[in-house]
Amino acid sequence: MSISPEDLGSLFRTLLGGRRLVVVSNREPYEHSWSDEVGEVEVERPAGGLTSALDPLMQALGGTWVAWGSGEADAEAVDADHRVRVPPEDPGYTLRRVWLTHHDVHRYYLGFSNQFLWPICHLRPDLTRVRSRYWERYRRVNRRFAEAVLQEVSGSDAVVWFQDYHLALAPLLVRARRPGLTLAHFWHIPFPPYDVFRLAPQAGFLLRGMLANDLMGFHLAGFADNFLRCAAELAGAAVDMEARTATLEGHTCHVGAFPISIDVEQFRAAATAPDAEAAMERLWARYAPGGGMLGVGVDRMDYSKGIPEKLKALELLWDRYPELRGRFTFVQVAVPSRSDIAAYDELSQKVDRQVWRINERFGTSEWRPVHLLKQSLPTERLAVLYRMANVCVVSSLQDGMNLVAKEFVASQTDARGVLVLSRFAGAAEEMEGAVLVNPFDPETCALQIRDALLLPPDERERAMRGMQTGMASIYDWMESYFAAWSAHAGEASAEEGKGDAPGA
Ligand code: GDG
Repeated sequence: MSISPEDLGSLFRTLLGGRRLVVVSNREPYEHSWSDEVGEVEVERPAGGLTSALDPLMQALGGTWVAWGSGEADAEAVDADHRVRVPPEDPGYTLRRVWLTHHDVHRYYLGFSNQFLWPICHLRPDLTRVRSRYWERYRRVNRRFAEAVLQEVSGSDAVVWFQDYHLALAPLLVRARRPGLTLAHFWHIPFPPYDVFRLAPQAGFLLRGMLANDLMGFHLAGFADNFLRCAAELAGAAVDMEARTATLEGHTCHVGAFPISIDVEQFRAAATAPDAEAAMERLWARYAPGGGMLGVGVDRMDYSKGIPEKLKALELLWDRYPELRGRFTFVQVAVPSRSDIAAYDELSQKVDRQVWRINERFGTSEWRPVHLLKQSLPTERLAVLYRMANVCVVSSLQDGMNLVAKEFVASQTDARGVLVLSRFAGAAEEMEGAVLVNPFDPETCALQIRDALLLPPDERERAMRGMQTGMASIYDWMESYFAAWSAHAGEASAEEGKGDAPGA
């Protein structure tokens, strides 16, 4: 039985025991922009699973969220302390904005975060760009986030929850000044094996930053173990692999696996909304006018997601099984991402060329095999696409978890579809009932997609219902993560005889 967001609020209040919750992430939950007509400021909620799931919790708890003020009119909306109360219609918590210059975005975000940490964590050291100016700026921006956190927690006790790989150094900078705070961090992408992470010139600094947390969370036990081995070999921490702890300079960091999920109910409700049937009919008419079967893929345009590998498998599918031409159509949603980075731009062009070739090769005047949608769709529309699809193909070459796999399962209210899932996505460890594929082997992949399409309805339904029954929600994830820090928080303060640094 899953925990509800409402129950989570009261549970957290108990766990926090009077302390404030401060969430720290690169992306912000609300962005201010200029409305077109008269230059008024309006507010938008950037789409994103975690931000939208944390927002109600923050509203219930009333803490502070520290994030990059990335909206064009963000500066207009804040007070002299860079704070704005959100949500605007019924303020429940404080958003504290950190300002980044053009150079910061280029070097800290697009540079070190996305052209060094992202590729190295996804086992692509060949795509890293090592530049001292990227690293220098990553350090400076992490310091700026840490300063903002320190201001926000000044004079109070708090639990600080860092998100992701943009902020590896901030925990150490915060701990140095406020050793008594509870610091937790969740790393949303894979953590690579020692042999890969040691290629990072700043591996030791990054690890020391992360080890300053009381709790370091990853999606999978394998990532936690990789991190612990790196902590021992590259940062000199005393590591207990069994207890999953790493101790450095008297501070113990607990490391754990917490597979993230989605707001299951949100997708189920969107897929069965009153207008869903009509929307499905419209989509069938648009994408598969002659009827037949529909496949769907939803990815950010990112090389880790294996979009070219998926298209290669689909090309082989229509090549080897001509009976599927005109009968099986694929819709690939690929929202542009990080397009200022050459590797992403090249990927996008490659995908365009592949789609063009497939459509030229197999398409007819009545039928287009692949529809490539390079724009973001509303979540309601995605849920409907997931519901109607006979197959969803997730072909990640490396992926921390992959939320699309879970969104597809949650939206499959009729249980007619099959999940074809890369064995290199974290989700593959949980989704028993998915057809697991190796995206590096397109021939076998093509065969498996065909078999998935031909699976008898009762087998499809059994597999899908099994996955639906076993799937936790993002609220269960938050509960298990916070239960873990609360279990360790007591030991940590006893062990360190903490108390904050004077003048902090
Ligand atoms: C990182 C890790 C981990 C995509 N297109 C549209 C749209 N999306 C949404 C999907 C899904 C999300 O984007 C993508 O989530 P993923 O999990 O696939 O991947 P990353 O963005 O790389 O996220 C990943 C995740 O963090 C969480 O920890 O699972 O492994 O890489 O939610 O639905 N949403 C809408 N329109 C689109 O066109 N509304």
